Amino acid sequence: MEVLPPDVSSDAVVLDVVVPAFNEAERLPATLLLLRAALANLGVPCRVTVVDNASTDGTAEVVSTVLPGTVPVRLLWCGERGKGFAVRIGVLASDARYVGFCDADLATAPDNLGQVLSLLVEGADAVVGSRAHPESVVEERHSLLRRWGAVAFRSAVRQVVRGVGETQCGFKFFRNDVARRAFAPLRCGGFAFDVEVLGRVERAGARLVEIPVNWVDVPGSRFSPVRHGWQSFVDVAKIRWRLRRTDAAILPVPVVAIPVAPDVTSGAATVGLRP
Ligand SMILES: Nc1nc2c(ncn2[C@@H]2O[C@H](COP(=O)(O)OP(=O)(O)O)[C@@H](O)[C@H]2O)c(=O)[nH]1
Ligand SMILES: [Mg+2]
Repeated sequence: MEVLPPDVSSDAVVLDVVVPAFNEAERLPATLLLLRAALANLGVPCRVTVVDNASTDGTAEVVSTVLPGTVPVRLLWCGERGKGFAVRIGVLASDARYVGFCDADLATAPDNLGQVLSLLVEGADAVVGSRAHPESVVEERHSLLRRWGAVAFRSAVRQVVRGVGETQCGFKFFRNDVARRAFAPLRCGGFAFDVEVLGRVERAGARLVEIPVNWVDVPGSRFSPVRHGWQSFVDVAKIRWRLRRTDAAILPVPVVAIPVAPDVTSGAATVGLRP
């Protein structure tokens, strides 16, 4: 599939960060504060899009009472439960040049958003945060069961996604058209949705860059190794089956991108956005 360059004619927002939220009223205020501060530092127009996934704890009220600021926050609604479906709603509703997502607990520190933006501006089609990157700093407190499960899961995923060492870190960013093509046909709404998205991105021949992350295991995870673990394996098998016809089209293109430090003082034009 041909991947087109971005349409820059109506670029109001450069980077849109989607935050899927299922009952996140408690964690969201601190997250929005940190995320907006990190985005404001980039010096280009950014936005946070929270997608409330049928929460019952006042998540929507928390979001609608945030104060106006340099980085606007918008609220969308997703009635169908599942992180993948919520992220899909946010991505498909985005008019930003680049769009991605992070978790409401900000387990991945937003301090490398500058690197993300630089890589996208330099021509990467997708930038994927990965705990498997040798330079990642990972503070893990997961149970032994979940860690073993993660090892088995990664080996199952290798049948579908070959270009990155880890698919499950909630920190991924794309050029808008690349994201749109991967998310529009998304069928998996559960925790394995990243596998389907990256599988589609790879099969489109997109340039994918894996970056290191600072990742902390924040307590309060909704992922249950017993309840969601087996379901994730089933989902990967289904994704593999779904994408089988496009397997021959996998074209992982290694990218050597030189990060450019965005000039935070002088706005969008100075980061060298591609015309
Ligand atoms: N939309 C949606 N988001 C969810 C659901 N479960 C978890 N999330 C979101 O997915 C993100 C990661 O969830 P978390 O519980 O931290 O899982 P972890 O990856 O195991 O740490 C958070 O932003 C959650 O609000 C769900 O059923 N629907
Ligand atoms: Mg978490």
